[in-house]
Amino acid sequence: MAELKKEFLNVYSVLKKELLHDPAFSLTEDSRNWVERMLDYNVPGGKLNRGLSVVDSYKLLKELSSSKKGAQLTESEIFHSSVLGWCVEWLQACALVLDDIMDSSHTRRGQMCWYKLPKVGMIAINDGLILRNHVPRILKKHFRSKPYYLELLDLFHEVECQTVGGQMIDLITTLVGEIDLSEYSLPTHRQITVSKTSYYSFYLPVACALLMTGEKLESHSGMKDILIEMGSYFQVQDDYLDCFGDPEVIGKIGSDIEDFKCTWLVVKALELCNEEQKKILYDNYGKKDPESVARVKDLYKTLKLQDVFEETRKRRTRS
Ligand code: GPP
Ligand code: MG
Ligand code: MG
Ligand code: MG
Repeated sequence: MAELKKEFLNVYSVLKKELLHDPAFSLTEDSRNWVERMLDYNVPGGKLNRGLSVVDSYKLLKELSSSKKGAQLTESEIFHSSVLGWCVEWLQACALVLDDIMDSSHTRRGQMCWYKLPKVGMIAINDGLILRNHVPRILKKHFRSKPYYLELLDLFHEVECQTVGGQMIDLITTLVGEIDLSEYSLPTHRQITVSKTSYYSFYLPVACALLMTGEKLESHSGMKDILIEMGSYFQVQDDYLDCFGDPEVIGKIGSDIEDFKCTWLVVKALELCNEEQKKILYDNYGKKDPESVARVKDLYKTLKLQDVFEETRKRRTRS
């Protein structure tokens, strides 16, 4: 996989160069420099799990169909699966640039959020749109002649619809929480996490690999169910780390308590708390001041949510 990762990273430079000279954007020298800096800042700096999982899944599917372990990918297969992997990473970069504005976040991937940089600010909204528009340009350049091109376009579009739909519920549910926090429940949490995270983070990479093998996505609904489940658990972890993770390790400072988010932690806290503890939650959840945030975190600790998470982790990773 180390070799595949090296090749994967090379493909980023190829795609960046193509996009910087794509006439569709009519870039000037200044705007070309801006886009290059914006791409380097926001696209390649993550764990690359989603992107690499396209290459990895394609390799596994090829092994499965030829019943040969360790099947070698051709140069073209490595290149094309990497390009699709980068399309997922581009979409992720778009989502993160915009999500950080919406969540008033401070840091991401161990650096200041893009919109927080001096001279960037709300230009980041247009940068998010640029990132989003890069994806169909990449697909057109490299997949236009493939028999599955239309299905690929449709897949990216459908996944994006799910993601923005989920993001919307994530955002407007906070208004419901302000009126009545006890409206937050596991089914609502699941609806948010499946739509905003599972589709683009887990289903999309494997679906891309499947299309490359010539498969039809409709024939693999069982696979979709499993990936959606994995994505939902991934978001439970993300919620947990927002509160209990070390910012040095996770690369971001959490803001879910301040933002009144319907997280796994607050849903569990509401399930487990007594009347007195419920009042602490109602009085402090969604407040920006550090004392209120600390009171909510203390309550989470009193309710032993770290242990509850550990039990959930064991159960979900076993099944
Ligand atoms: C994760 O939510 C979900 C996304 C990043 C999708 C955003 C989608 C958009 C269309 C903008 P999160 O806010 O919990 O993520 P993080 O903790 O990484 O900020
Ligand atoms: Mg968010
Ligand atoms: Mg966020
Ligand atoms: Mg989060």
